[in-house]
Amino acid sequence: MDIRNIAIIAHVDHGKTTLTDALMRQTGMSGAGVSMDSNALELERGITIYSKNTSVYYPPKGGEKETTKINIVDTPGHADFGSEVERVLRSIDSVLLVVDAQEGPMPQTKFVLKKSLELGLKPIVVINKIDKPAARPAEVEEMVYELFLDLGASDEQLDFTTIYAIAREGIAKAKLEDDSKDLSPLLDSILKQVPVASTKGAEAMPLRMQPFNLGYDNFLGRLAVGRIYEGTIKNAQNVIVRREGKENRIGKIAKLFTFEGLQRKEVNEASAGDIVMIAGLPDIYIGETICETPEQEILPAINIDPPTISLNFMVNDSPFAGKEGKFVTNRQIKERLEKELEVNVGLKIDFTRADYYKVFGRGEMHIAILLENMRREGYELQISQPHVIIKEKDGIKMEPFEEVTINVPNDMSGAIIETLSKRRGNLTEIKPEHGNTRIIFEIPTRGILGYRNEFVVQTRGEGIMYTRVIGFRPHTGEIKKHETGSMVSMATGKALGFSLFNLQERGALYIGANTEVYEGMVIGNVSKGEDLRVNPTKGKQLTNMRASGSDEAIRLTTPVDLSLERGMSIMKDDEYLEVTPKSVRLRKKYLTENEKIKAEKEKKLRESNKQV
Ligand SMILES: Nc1nc2c(ncn2[C@@H]2O[C@H](COP(=O)(O)OP(=O)(O)OP(=O)(O)O)[C@@H](O)[C@H]2O)c(=O)[nH]1
Ligand SMILES: [Mg+2]
Repeated sequence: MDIRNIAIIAHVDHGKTTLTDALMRQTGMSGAGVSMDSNALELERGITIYSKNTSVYYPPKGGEKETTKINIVDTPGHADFGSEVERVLRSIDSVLLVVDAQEGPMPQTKFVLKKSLELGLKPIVVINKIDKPAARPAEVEEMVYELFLDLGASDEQLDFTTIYAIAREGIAKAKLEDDSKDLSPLLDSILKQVPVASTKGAEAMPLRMQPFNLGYDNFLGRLAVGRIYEGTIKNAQNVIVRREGKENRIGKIAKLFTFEGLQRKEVNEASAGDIVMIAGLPDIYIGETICETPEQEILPAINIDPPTISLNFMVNDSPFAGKEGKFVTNRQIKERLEKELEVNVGLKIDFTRADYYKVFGRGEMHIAILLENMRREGYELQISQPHVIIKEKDGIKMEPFEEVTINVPNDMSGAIIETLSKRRGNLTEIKPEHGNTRIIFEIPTRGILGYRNEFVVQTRGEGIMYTRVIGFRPHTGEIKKHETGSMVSMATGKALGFSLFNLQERGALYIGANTEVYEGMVIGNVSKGEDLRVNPTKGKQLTNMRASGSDEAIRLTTPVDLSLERGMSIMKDDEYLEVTPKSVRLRKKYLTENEKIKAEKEKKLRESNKQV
């Protein structure tokens, strides 16, 4: 049977998953209401986090015409998961580049298209959401063409096919004015445009396969998803795993699956061109070559982007520790993190310290997803402030940089440019865009860590901001940020509305009335820089304010919701974020002034001892 391998790529929210779901439905691979976004967090956030495989048959199996199997990889559009897309692109033969007919090409469109063109792929462009009232498909098509040109597309790549779609209704058209009721115009062009995945020659050769994704199963252990380039892989087959600069390893395939809709189907063998999932190789890794004989050439490695930020995970030792979590010990946290390493390719963890584990990731979102998954499973822990990773190359200090693309109402652009310039950003582009201003900066990750919240406030929620890591560059020196101070509780007990009413004038609160607090817990910020110790449990009778008739009418501003991501971005170096299944709390590392003074003394003592 003919096989075609494609990935669906786009900027976040342009409709990749909706399109994949519709393709599965229309080819009879899944029922109504079934989605590739199946993970709980994906459903909740409405975004794709993990790239996933499926396959459909077209024309349907058992019909008059011979069927073709189309392996499809649905990829995430969020930039923090961009390296996931890159790995996938190495293993497929063409992409559907989905572009929103109103928004047009966006930063991640550019990134994924650039990677695809560099790999020599010839994309099929899908202009999606043409049903939107403000859709402008012809204009967007022109913009996509310009983007191809800018990115140095070859003549062949420039000659791309465009399909117009309403993925949500499962409709695709070859021409805008066509009448269409389904996705067959898209499926037809996939068969026509995407190269056949294999040849008779390749099928006759000895096995060579390369994993581009990892998975984990409680019974089968580590799983690897990969493409078979040559030969046939069989269940129970002995294989050799090869990797540049490493000794060959031997292993045995314990189970073999192909993808069918959302299911995996156990098979006894699969041949060149197909994408399969294998079990039985507990230490298999992305990019390794699985082959039959020790002499076979190693396939070109698959690059995995290095982490850019790090933070410490540790046992929660706050006064409220252990009240809400099921798994709270050092050992339980360690085991969970070890399990995560099985599948989370961008993640690295240093387990050498006894009192904390240092976790390295690709961005705040990457880490937040891990933490969110852990708390849902019942874990409780504490984390330190995320820091960017500083490296040394040829004696030069290097730090990660990001490209920040911002779209704001025109009158706000001045303030944004000023803020980002102060944070050592370099303005690379500024131009009008649908009545707004589009600004592109290259800036050290350090400069925008935690900036997202400020941006929302600064633009009154009207701005859009995308960031993407662009690599390590020489360190730019100190960055001064205007920071608020923390409002810290000096008492343990129940926060009272009356005190909070008075405190809310000093800054934004993170808690509402009747929240249990402890000494050292951060309950809000203070607009004037310095930290402030306050007593939120103080009742009315303890103040020297006179009771008045208006007391019942105390109005509290809605507190700032301390989500995981917000907590991570506003926390300070001398604070920890407590993460439990029920709460996210911010606290000082040293809960009382005394503890802090003691710790500072001890530190000085240690340092002077060292000098002696
Ligand atoms: N109007 C309209 N909305 C659509 C269409 N296709 C998808 N959407 C909506 O766009 C939103 C995002 O769709 P998804 O399919 O999740 O987008 P995605 O590209 O997979 O997003 P990520 O995986 O998070 O990058 C959803 O609310 C869809 O219902 C369409 O053709 N027309
Ligand atoms: Mg998606």
